[in-house]
Amino acid sequence: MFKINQLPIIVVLGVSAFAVACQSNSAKNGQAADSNAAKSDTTAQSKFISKPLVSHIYTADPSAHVFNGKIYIYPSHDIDAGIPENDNGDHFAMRDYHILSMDSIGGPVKDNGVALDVKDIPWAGRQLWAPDAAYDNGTYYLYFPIKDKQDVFHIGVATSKSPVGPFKAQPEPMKGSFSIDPCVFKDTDGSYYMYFGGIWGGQLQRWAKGVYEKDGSKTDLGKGDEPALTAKVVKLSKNMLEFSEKPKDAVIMDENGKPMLTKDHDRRFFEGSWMYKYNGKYYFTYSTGDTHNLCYAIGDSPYGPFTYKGVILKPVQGWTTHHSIAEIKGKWYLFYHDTELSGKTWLRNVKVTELKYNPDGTIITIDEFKK
Ligand code: FUB
Repeated sequence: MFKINQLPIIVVLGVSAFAVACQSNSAKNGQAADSNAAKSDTTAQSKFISKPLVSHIYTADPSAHVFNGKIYIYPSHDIDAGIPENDNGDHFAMRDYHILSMDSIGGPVKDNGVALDVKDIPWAGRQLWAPDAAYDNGTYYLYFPIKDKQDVFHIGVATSKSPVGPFKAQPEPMKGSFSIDPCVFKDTDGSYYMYFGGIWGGQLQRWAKGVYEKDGSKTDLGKGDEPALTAKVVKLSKNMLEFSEKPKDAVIMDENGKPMLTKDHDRRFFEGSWMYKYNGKYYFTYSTGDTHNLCYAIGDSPYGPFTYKGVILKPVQGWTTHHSIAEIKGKWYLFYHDTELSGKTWLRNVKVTELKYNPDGTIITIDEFKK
């Protein structure tokens, strides 16, 4: 996992030095900071369709929400922990979250400081990966994956009265949770669902038999002609802190109505689930990991099945690709990340670009290198 593709350009390395220097000042001290878009040179600006939203810290996996008319982005906070790259993703050794906020797309972006630190999560081991957030009945909920002290990923939840924290973590992981990349979706009837899971370093394959198998398959399961592993979907309990049922498979079907196969690496689910509704349909969106696509599939129920429709975002610079989609003031936006600032797979930066639909509801594919 996490081999480097499409890397780096000399310009990017220069900007990286700038970013690392700034990180050691404001971010490591946990200070809040206002930040404008990255200062990249003209070569880089012409290569990418969007600029990093902040450049004083590294950020990834942006989950965007509008709360009370303001835009909040819940990203991972990438750091250089000095851990060599491996297939397990050990080099993604993040230790806290900073929440970004902005009044409008294109406006100033504020870093609201440390919202949750690994040292304040009682059950935590290491690797604070891609989070998401939700609001219900006066409380904000931050959902996060982290390995426990036995090195097994679970999903935790923390609460705050403010969308930017600080958040207080529950003493235990969510019961029955496993793997990574929680996404919480509020349906139009007020019910909340969580989508989660990620293969390879995200450990989803180790749960294929319903219990954790430490020596379970390291990558995909099966011989390739079998149905691919799927993301999981589960309805949340009324208190937003627990699963109300056993997680189900969020199955992606191909054009013939058959479940996507393991060997279909260009289209099968890998990690990075997102869910939203558009024109009454449920759009399940996700990353294909080792083939670096962001794809989407459409269904008639939050549980699926979802029929594969195409690519939202072609491979970006970097190994991982992760996103969220939000409607803001009547326009739709894709929040995503690449490695423009650093040229390193584990030091990413979040971006945003407009997302457009065809009249039939299909999404117009975005290429981050072409306007
Ligand atoms: O940021 C760590 C992991 O990389 C995320 O959980 C995955 O989705 C990938 O972006």
